[in-house]
Amino acid sequence: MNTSLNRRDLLAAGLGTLAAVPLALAAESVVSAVAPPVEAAAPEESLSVRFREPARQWLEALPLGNGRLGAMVFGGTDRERLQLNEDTVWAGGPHDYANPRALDALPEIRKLVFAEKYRDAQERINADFAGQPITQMPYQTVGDLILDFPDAADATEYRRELDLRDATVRIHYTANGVRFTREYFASAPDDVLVLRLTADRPGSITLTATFASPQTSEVTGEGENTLLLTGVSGASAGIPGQVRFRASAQLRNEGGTLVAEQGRIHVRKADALTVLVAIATNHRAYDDLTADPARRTAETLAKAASRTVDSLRAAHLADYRPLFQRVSLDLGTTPDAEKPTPERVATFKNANDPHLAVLQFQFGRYLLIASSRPGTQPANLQGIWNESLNPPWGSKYTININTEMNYWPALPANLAECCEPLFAMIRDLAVTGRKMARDQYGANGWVTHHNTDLWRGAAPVDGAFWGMWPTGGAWLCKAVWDHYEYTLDREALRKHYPHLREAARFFVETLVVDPRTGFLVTCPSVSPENAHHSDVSVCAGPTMDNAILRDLFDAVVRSAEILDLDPDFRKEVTSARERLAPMRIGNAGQLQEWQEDWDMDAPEIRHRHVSHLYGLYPGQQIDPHRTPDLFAAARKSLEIRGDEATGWSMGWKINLWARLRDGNHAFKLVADLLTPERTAPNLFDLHPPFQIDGNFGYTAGVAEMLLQSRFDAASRTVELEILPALPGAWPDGNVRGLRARGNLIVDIAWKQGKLVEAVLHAGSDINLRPLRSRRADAADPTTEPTTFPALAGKKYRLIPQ
Ligand code: FUC
Repeated sequence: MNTSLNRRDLLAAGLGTLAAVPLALAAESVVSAVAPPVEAAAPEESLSVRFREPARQWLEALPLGNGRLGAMVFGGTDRERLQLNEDTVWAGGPHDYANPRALDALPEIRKLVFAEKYRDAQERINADFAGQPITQMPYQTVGDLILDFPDAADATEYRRELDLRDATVRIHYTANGVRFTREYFASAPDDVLVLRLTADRPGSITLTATFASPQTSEVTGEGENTLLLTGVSGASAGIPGQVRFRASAQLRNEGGTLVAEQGRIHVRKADALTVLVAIATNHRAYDDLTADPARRTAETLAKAASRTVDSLRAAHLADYRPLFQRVSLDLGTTPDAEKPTPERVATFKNANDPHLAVLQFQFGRYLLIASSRPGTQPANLQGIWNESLNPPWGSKYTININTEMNYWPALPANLAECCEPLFAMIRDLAVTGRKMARDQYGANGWVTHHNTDLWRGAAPVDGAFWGMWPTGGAWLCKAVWDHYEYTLDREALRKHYPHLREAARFFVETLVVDPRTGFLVTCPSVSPENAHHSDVSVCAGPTMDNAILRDLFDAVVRSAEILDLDPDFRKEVTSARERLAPMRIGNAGQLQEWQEDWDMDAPEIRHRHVSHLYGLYPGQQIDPHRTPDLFAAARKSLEIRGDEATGWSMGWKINLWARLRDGNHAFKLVADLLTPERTAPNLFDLHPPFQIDGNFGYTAGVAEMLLQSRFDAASRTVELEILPALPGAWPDGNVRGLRARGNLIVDIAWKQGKLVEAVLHAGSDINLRPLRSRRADAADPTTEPTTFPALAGKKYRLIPQ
């Protein structure tokens, strides 16, 4: 059935002609009646992070992860080091950070803010409102698995690579005329790290295995072939370390001998060796440390040990590949793609290496799969990879941007299930944050501030300048609504809706009328980490808070409508929403960061946080069609901020320039990010130091350059913009398997900057309105009569004519 609906103005893609391009639209054969088809054919070309030598430093090591367990692979030929992580090894223990003086201090603090005595308000918060202790607790390393090779000779033909297609590290080298191969992977289904060492001459594998750790710990042996590392996490801010952990490595040799002595196992003249590593802790929940790590590792190892390596590998690939293969991106390949990865990062700016942009896009997807799977902790500031006991910013969850950014690619890059740990954290914070709301604000609902940790701390920490920001939980809630918009999964929405509603309840009860304007505002708050006057950030109703709350309130009202719940509360929320302070345009034509026009005199005019642009991205309150004035003001603000920034801030700016429909500027940020200053040799993003948010922001940004969507819940209508910000640097390409709002899977092919065709796979019944890319002459989409029904299980093809 080829019902061509010839319509003008359906969509004009990419660069070049501004003229509206009519499209033929064809409904294709039924694909599936239920689930959307998410598999994309994997192209053959390689997707590997490659080195020609072992890692000399941690940022050259290659990350493996199964969501919970992480390993950084160094690949030395005389000493192999795998630096190990488990995502519940954190310092300290269950703790409530509430400050008992806070509630009494709150009215006075508010008075000081409205009297414009911001510095005094900030000091009062530091004295009486800040969490106790003032800092939260860090995420920590488990330690290292060490393999020493006493017979190591000079290695030649050395290769070390992380193959993203198989989530496998492979190391090859020749020494003493023998070709050695190591193959490592982190299996989610079997919950173990698997190491396989082979050689092309029998009897060639001789090594000594042991553990090492900076934690309070001991290394012992168990039976003939098992090593144990048993320890406890460190103290922090006066709170003793209470996470007990165990790592257990079981060695299985083929040929040769194994001899165990005092925390070491000697392998002599084996033909091949398999090592299985299990790690567990006593953590069951943020307030429950009653599990038995020894029993957990023993059970996991017993199960895995009954299997062959081939069967473990097959289970790993059967689990990983269906996730990873959902999306393929091809921007063309040049001979540079053969080079070691760090060389490509060093030359990207001046080379023609579009495949590196693809590799980094897919690396972000890989990292999300490897650090955030159902049942694990959410990805923290370093995902799960951290070699320190005291990492930068505690490698915690900074929720005034960084944690949210970690999850930006999850939906558009088609990994919706990776959101689950974030939703589980929201569920916890709705409990600890409820106590915080009661203790420090005397309110119902729940609140959390700019940071949290394994213990789900909800108090303002790190000092008022950074911590006095009550909208962290509200921002996290956006992921729940986004998940609904992308998947139309009503049951997931029903499950998480109470957390949204209770987050909104807190604000309905605690927003105060700003006596100067009559609007409802958060008070006290900050525009994250940016000073409006020297060293002072505390204020009332910063632009970001108002925008986050509009999104939260809309999500609650729409969810309640969809689920047919809480009609009275809907009314309360709607009326609060109408009284929030609106966005304003300042004297420089910029979008104001605060209610007052302080921007141009603020101490750090190029500050890394671009919080006031939340409404442009990730929000959708600023839009070229509906709010052209705010759209122009947001652009102005971004120009004033400039491009130079930390890694994550550049990642955000890629998304913002994509939303501004400026592909070439978005690409400039891509190129700025893919430099040794902002991308480590192993492709980890650099703040610097390493922070994983920049990897995820980048991946989301590339997706946003290729496809944007907007969902209207009342009419179930999806607006789709295909290639909204395609840069001149990527004239030809194709992408398959991106996800758009409205449960659509989208494949796009383009040539010479113009759309060749887009194939849309509808997963649900929706109304679809493909838009041509926003140009100066673009018509208002709300009046364009281009909407058509798309039916679940059908494919639709858009072809320019
Ligand atoms: C916020 C940022 C910093 C850093 C930290 C983890 O505080 O402002 O740049 O990313 O989080």
